[in-house]
Amino acid sequence: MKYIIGIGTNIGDRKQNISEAVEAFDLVPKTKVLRHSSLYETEPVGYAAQDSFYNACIEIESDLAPGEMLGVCLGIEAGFGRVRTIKNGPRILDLDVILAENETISTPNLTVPHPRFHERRFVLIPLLELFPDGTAYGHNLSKSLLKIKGQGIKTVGAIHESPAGQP
Ligand code: PH2
Ligand code: MG
Ligand code: MG
Repeated sequence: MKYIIGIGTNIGDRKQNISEAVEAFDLVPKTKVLRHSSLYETEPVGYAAQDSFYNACIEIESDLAPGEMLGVCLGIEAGFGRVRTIKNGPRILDLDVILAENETISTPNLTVPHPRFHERRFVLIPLLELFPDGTAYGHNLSKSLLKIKGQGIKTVGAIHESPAGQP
């Protein structure tokens, strides 16, 4: 099954956190990263008194079930030493299951599609890069984007820089 995972960080070396998180998904059994967006620097949403975030989205192919994929996300976050404090507050790494192709999930621990993804420019803009026709697994991204006010976002380059001299 294909999944969209949203990645966010606003503590430490934000670019390195995202690049290492993407590499971590490639090491998960029965799972591979198909595509990733660029990196975006984004204004904090929901709790303003914190540093700006770096955000990105990836599309992965995996034989794991959604509940298992949530476990993978929490495990990778824990590996980065994430400690949960304030809701929507600063975090070294946040990995959210945003969409699962042809699936909706509603359990106490996991809701997919992510219940707030359509209100967040930091998810929709990277997603639009992966789905330039404006539709991700049947979800209309452009329509949601038009309703959002504020939430500054700018591109800050690619997730993985090619070493000098290599393509
Ligand atoms: N994540 C949140 C709350 N607010 N704001 C930005 N810009 N980026 C995030 O990843 C983010 C947020 C909760 O997970
Ligand atoms: Mg989140
Ligand atoms: Mg999360």
